[in-house]
Amino acid sequence: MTHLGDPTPGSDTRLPPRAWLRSDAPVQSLDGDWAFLLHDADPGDDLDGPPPFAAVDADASGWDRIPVPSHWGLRGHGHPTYTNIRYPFPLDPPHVPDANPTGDHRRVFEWHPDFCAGGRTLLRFEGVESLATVWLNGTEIGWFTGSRLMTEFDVTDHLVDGENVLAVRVHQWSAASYLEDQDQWWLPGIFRSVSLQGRPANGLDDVFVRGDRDPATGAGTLDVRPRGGWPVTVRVPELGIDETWADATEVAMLPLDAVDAWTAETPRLYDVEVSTEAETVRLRVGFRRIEIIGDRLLADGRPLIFRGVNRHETDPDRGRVFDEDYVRGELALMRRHNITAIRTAHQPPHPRMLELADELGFWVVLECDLETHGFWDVEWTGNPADDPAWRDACLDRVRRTVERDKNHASVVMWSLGNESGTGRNLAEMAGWIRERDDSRPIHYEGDYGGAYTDVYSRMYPTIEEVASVCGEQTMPVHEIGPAEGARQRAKPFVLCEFAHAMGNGPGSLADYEALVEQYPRLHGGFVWEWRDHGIRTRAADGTEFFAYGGDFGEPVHDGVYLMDGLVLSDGTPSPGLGELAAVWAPVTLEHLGERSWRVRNRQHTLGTDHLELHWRIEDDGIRLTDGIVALPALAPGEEGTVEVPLDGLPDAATERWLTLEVRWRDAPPWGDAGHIVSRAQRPLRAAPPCPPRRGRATWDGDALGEAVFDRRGGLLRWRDLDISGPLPELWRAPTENDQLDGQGSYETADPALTHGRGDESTPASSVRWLERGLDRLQHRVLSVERTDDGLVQRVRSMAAHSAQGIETTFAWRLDGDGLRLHTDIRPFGPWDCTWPRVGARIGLPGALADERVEWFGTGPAESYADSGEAAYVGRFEAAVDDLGVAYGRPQETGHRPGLRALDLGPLHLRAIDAGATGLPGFQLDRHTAQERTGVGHAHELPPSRGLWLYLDAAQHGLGSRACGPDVLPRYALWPRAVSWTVVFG
Ligand code: IPT
Repeated sequence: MTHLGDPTPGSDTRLPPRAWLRSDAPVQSLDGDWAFLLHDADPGDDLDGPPPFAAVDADASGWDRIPVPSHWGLRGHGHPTYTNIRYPFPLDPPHVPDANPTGDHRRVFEWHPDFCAGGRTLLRFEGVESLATVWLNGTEIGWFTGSRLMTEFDVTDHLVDGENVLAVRVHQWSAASYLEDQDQWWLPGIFRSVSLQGRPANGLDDVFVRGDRDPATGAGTLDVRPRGGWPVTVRVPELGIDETWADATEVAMLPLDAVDAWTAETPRLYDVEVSTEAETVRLRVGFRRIEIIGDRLLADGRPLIFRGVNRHETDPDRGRVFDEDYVRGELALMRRHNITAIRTAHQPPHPRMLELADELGFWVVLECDLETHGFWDVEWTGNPADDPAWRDACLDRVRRTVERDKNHASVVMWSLGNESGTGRNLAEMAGWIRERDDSRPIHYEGDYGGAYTDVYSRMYPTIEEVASVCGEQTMPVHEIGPAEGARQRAKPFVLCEFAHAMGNGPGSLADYEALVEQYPRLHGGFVWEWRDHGIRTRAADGTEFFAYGGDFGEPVHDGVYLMDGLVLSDGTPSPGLGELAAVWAPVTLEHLGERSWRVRNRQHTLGTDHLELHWRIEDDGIRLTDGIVALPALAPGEEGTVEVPLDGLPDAATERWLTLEVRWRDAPPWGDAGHIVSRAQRPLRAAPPCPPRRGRATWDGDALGEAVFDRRGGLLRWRDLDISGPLPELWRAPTENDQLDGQGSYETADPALTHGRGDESTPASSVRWLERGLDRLQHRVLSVERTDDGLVQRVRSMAAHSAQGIETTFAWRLDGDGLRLHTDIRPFGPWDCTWPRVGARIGLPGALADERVEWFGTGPAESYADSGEAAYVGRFEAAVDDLGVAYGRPQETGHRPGLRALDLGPLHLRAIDAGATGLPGFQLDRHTAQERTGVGHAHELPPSRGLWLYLDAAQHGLGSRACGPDVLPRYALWPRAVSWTVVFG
């Protein structure tokens, strides 16, 4: 019988959920090579009995082979499908279409009764998407759903001595798919391990272990609740515990006089051994108390601030298949970027990931595998989260989540799921958790009124909303009335998602962090999201690229919306991740005057003794002197001062900077010795003025010394370099945040009408920019005047059928330093929108793109008006192609403000800071901003026509509007007059 339209979670033959334990009971892995056959539809639909493939003697010789664990769509069978909110099948719950890819998996294995003599043998599945029916030796064992959850069956009575045939039919779609509408690829298959688990008679079926520590006294308790045989012995050698309980009546809390705390920064774990005569289970237990007091969330007595990311399990080749080295690498990369919290969006991860989180130190919000987001589009009509028909499935999911992962110190909060509206099933899930584990608060963002959750959680609120919730209460609380609003405001406040890291961005990370500093009620949040979900694919010509929605021909998909991570699909950290690391510095430095700096310890647990302060002084980016000074010993929350020696510095005609770096003295478990956690900078001396020096050359035809101009005033050659331009430019290839309109814009907002928020009816910036033709300026040279030692070209640039534009003066002068270009741009006419950028584009020979570029300016990564915390002034070097970031889709990238000097092969450029005019930013790209616009993937860009140097007085900020607020007014680029000066040396 088919279970496809059954909203219940699975057969009664499933065993009660339990923890994923490390036991000495026998285990036999069934991972490996399986026979596999994919059908377009469920072949068992019309059959009453088990389908023929399940029989012992079924002939699987003509089948394909597939590794378990894997997703068949990533193994050459069918393809992945991406949707965000929408269901890729009709909203007809609990039914799914007949065209339902169905994967038959079959494996023959040896088993002998001595595997677990006298005991039982369980068959365990750790993750199968979405519905599996299991036959052993021709007998149906049961069926189950809950893709990212564990399932076990007792198969002892169905095993035979010798060869056994296990058959698993997996359906891509089932009623359960309605509960799994997370923003990720739909990736069916047996994607986590399958095993036989020996259960010795009188063994330990389950253990629930919690370590509590009284933050005031340092005393603790160990709470061990075994299920299974007796007597049970608990041993913790480090704590001198060796306790035996004859039966359940003797089980008691074990008091401890003193125990070290487990926190994300001090992940102290104790080895705990729980055993019966027949089985020993080993756990690593941490002691900490998570509690809510008033509107504060505390861990071990101190405020728990989430500086976290939403993490999906995603790998460009394996999908959601676990790989320990890969995950360890991810977690270490997080720690190296000052990330100490993870929300397991939006499902339980592989259980081993939680062991790594215990060990490396993360505050984890563990989320149940539940999302019914698509019902949002029908006003939540028929939402399973509120329908009694789905009650069992919802409760089953939360039980399996909590039972599997209950023993982890890192798990500090349970989350009921994501974006499932609200309803009675969610409330019941919360009630069940409270009964089972009252040691961790409950989170669910969709409980707007706070009826059944313990913290107030919001996603993508504006700065104004956060400030209002935490302080001045100038705005109504999101979607609820005053009474519920008051209730919510009395709770700790968490941003379960904020700062949508899609493409180039997010902007304003520092502005959110300032709120966390300002309001004790605000307990931080989780950036959306850790990593892009692109799948490694090849184009027809063999070019490798990372696929997103639609690249597999899915008729319904959500395109590039899953390329929204701080880390690119191939694991490259984006500049957004660097920005986050700077904003989340655990120790901050603030200049107080002269040589004196304020140091603040913002950590939860750690002092400052493992850190030291490295300082250096650079002249024009070249190291003059450096040293190390000790940091004051500061407890968490404390601040002190440090003096940096600045004596005996020579006088020099240079720009001089002091750079401070707080570094780990020894290697942390997730990084190298000298790892930098925080940086600060201060100019000690401005660049000396650089007035033009009279040159000697005069015009000779179109040549002025080594410069050649055309009749219209454009530069054709400088020394040996062919050049074209400059051309005024206002366009940048839109980022996703420019292009999408997740929330309102400030561009046209009337603060009085929008409570200081953006205007939600305003189209995305790039829509406004395109309407006004900023991508297609037409230029008209107004005049070209040759002077003795230069020329002045005036250009008017406007788009077709528009009355506004910019007027640019390019003033060239050959002087003793080289060829000086002073650019002056002024807007005219009725401008009513921001500009993406304001600058000029210069064409260079394409061959220069193969050179390395060295520059003195800001770096090392790109930075923008609202994402500039990580950038610092120095001398940097890179390959031209590494200046830009390979975001999921081509877009604006590589802008570096504050250029002082640039060397690229024979090109030597200096920028002059002439007071009010400021320094330009630069960008080098094989493609123009226009060529980058509207292109789906990098390999679809047209052939390069050269190398383009952009010099910009300014660029518009980034914001987070792909799913969140737009660029804040203070980072917006409104039309204004700008100018800058560069010298071609
Ligand atoms: C929010 C989802 O919770 C998350 O899963 C992801 O889809 C994110 O959006 C966008 O990338 S929900 C949105 C309607 C705010």
